[in-house]
Amino acid sequence: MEETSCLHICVMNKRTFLKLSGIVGAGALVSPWLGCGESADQATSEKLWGDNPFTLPELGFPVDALAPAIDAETMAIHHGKHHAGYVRKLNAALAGQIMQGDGTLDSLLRGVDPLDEGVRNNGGGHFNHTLYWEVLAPGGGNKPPDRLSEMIDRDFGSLESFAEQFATAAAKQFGSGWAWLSVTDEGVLEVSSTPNQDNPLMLQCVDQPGTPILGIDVWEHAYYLNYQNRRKDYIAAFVELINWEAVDARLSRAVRDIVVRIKSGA
Ligand code: MN3
Repeated sequence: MEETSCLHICVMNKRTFLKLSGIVGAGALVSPWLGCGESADQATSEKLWGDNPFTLPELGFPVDALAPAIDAETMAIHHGKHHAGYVRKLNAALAGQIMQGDGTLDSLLRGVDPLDEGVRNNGGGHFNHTLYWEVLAPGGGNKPPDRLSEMIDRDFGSLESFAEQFATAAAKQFGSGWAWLSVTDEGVLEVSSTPNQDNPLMLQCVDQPGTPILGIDVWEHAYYLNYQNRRKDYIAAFVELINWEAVDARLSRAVRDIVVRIKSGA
């Protein structure tokens, strides 16, 4: 890269850095990724997906660890049957196809064609459930770390106000779908909801694009054994189980990825 364009990108990055660091405090979150010599992996359009590029992640805890809020049978079926099915069908949909993006699930979903139902539904299903297991805390939820807490206060007024907006979005999602807390490319936290297995990464499929850092599954398979039609009770129980440390870790990764994407012009 010639010097002038490198400088130009560095100036853009510094603007982004200022915007993001203003949100997160001293800038420790994004500063390690701001070196001008670094370059993001470039997509190669000729590369094909290999066999079974995606695998079912292990649950980080026993299936009964969230009981009674989420019962063991629901967890076992949800992870071992539903999530496993999305992974299997995603791999089948990608077999022999040209790799889009850099080979990560995130970049695949960012560029997914709304008409490509195999990748949209099953790639979304894999991403969404991987996030869902991660943001649940066995033994009960915790509190947002300071940095995230400040962002929540800034963008929602308070943690209680956020929880209310999130629960309302989850309750009002008609039929199957998800509610989300996402960070936009401008560094703002937003609540949204999506039908089916869509999520805010899918730029061509959603009204509110962003990087999800927290999500609740409101498909009936997520709660029906325990709660039947009482979706609001399941949502309330979920909110009490949020692992905010994991949400904060997702936020860090999201901000890092935003900076890298802006630097690479993607
Ligand atoms: Mn599900």
